[in-house]
Amino acid sequence: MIKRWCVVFLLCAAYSETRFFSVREKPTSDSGIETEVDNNPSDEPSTEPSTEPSTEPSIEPATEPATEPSFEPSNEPSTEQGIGETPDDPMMAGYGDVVINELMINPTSDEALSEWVEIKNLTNLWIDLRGLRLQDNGVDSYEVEEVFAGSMILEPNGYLVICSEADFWSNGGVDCFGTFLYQTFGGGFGLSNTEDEVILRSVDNVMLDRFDYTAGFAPEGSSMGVSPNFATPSGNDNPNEWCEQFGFLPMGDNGTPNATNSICF
Ligand SMILES: [Ca+2]
Ligand SMILES: [Ca+2]
Ligand SMILES: [Ca+2]
Ligand SMILES: [Ca+2]
Repeated sequence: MIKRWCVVFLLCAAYSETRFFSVREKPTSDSGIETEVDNNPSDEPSTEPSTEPSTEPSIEPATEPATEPSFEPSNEPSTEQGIGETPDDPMMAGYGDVVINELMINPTSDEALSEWVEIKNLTNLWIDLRGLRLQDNGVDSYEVEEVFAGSMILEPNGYLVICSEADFWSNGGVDCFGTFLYQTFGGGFGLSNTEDEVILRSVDNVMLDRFDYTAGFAPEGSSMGVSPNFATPSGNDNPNEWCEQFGFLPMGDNGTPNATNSICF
């Protein structure tokens, strides 16, 4: 009976010993592993990917394509201009663009030196009057000559004075931008002191203006000009809208060459 108790006791003691150890070991080993694993993986993956890829791709494409295409097309179309807006690209004259504005018919000095015709540009554009012809209803016909290259390209609203003699000191003190050959028997042009016609014809043979006058129209020593409010190709047809022009020329005659006409009352 005692032997049996001893065997049971030993078995029980052995069982309880193994069970005690297995229960004690588990919590110590678990807590040691858990702290080590928790710290390490949380540091490494959170820092690395957040810095590197966010900076690189955002800089390059934003700067380059925005500047290049805006320069070229904005400059070129603004410099383009229409015909007649610059002296380099003047328009050809048509009816209504210019007017016979003032005539020195009967100068004090020699006719061959001191006759002149003033033409006015009625437009806001540059007009090319090269090849212009002065005529009358009889024998006169002459293609006006430039005084210098481009002198017959007429500025907007400007004047073109065409003289029998270009020299300022010989012609009574007039600045001239075109000349004609004074001649009364053909091959030239001249303004009769009694009655005559003045016809302007373009290089394309278009009649730009005509003015006729009769005896008594032109006093000696003074030019005749159309009143500014009648300065159109049809408005200047009536000689009553013309009058003597009061402006002192250096050699003593009167006129307003290259300037606005006096108003006729
Ligand atoms: Ca004539
Ligand atoms: Ca004359
Ligand atoms: Ca006319
Ligand atoms: Ca004038």
